[in-house]
Amino acid sequence: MKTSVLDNRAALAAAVNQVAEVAGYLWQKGWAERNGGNITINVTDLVDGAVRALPAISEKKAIGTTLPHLKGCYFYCKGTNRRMRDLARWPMDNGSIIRILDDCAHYEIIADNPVMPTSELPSHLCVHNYLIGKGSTYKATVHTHPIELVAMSHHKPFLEKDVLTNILWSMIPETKAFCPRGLGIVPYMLPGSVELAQATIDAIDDDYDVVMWEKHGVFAVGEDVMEAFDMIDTLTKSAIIYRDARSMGFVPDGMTQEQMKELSEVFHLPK
Ligand code: 2HA
Ligand code: ZN
Repeated sequence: MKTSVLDNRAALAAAVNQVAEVAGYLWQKGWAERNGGNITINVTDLVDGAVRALPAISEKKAIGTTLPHLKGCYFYCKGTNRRMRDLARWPMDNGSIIRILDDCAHYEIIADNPVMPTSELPSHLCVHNYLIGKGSTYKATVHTHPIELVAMSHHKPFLEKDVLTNILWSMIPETKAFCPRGLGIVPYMLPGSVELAQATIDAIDDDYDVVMWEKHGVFAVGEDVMEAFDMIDTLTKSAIIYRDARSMGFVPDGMTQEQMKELSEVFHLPK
């Protein structure tokens, strides 16, 4: 049987298997049509000396920008054009582990196969660079296309700052408790563009862990890929409750501002 860099490396294998588990959820939820969505995780703390010593199995590739905080970092990245539903079963055939080179402007693939990383790699790496730069312990970035949240982003009034956050928080207490920074909004921009990457970083810097890309999808950051997924899932649950209330013919009351304030105080939430 073919060996994998994950063999005998429990922590690294667990992190990559968690990506595979989440990729399966994204597909099952209908958020990952064809090759939709991307996941990258910073595995630098999980690679041992033997992995660090692995030779490159690809050419040096340009990131397209210089990211000084990523020097010597390692990432597992979904492959470009690869499907989440395939990654769920075969993560090392539909993604790869890359090493950032000392110039902070190039990377090379080191395992298991020369699967080219996602077309959104520069934007994901820019976000990781930003996170490390501010001392964050977050290791995961997830981009996906949750149906109900994307639908809500087609309505201009919802895109004013924190309008959607407040509607979603007010649908069920869990949403504020488990997505306590709310949902940042980034206006429509070309997928994969530097502008979209920068606007995403600005929204994360504005203290959001989950950001809506208008008429496209969401981008979430978290300690690990499961945490990032759970926040998107929780927000989507609220969006479905809102939609279901509307489709039953009424506008849902939502919890009151006082009730949400009480929740923040009791659970020591940041907002
Ligand atoms: O890579 O979802 O936005 C697939 C995407 C890009
Ligand atoms: Zn997308």
